[in-house]
Amino acid sequence: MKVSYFHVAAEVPEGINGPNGPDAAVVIDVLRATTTIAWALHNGAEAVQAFADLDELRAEAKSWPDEKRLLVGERGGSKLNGFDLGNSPVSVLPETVQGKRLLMSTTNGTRSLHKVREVSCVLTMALPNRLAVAQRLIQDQPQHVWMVGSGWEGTYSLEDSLAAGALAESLVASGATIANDEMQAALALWSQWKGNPEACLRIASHGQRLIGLGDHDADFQCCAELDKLSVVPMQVEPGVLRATSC
Ligand code: 3SL
Repeated sequence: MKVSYFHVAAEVPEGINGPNGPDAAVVIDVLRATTTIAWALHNGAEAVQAFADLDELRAEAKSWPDEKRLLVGERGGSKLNGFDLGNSPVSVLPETVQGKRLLMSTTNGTRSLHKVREVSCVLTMALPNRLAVAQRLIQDQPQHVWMVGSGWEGTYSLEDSLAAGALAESLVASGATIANDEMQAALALWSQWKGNPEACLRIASHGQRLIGLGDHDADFQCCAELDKLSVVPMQVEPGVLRATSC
């Protein structure tokens, strides 16, 4: 297995389905979309359906009875008007999400998901399910894994690179090789911060943005908690993620 990392969707090379494309894509948005997805599926959501486009989400919402779906999303870190939930992993509690389809749109994370939706195996990963995702990849042995960060509106984010490095560490320990410099740098970042990932999340520019919006202490703790969940969110049809476990 060889592993590459792309900081944001815009850096993902063309030809994702071509001979040089990946066998598996792992989307990462530590603050906070892929952490929220992991917790929502762990807590019993039927599925998370991700939308880059809000009009498409609203159109899909019309085909679901109100009691069977929740609208989840943010722009700029704040909950969208008329939505049931924002994008906080501590809000997707079992009593709220059990059995429901979460129709979700976020500023960056769901765009990265959209970018790789044609890849035959798409997983999402955050720090709480790092080991579970690593174990799934080690078990399935895709030849080339592309990790794709979400960043912020096309720019680099520290926390997604941190998590890419955390996942790479587990894969390299099982024999994977590093395929690009971005992945090498992410590994170095992880070795710098692995003793205190929450501190890294807090100094990151998006961490600072969230702090500026108000008290997000519970989100930071939740997003920084390593290897807590066994859930592996996997795309089962374009844009739709369901829980599988390791
Ligand atoms: O950009 C995203 O997709 C979100 O995760 C951002 S936020 O943490 O909800 O502000």
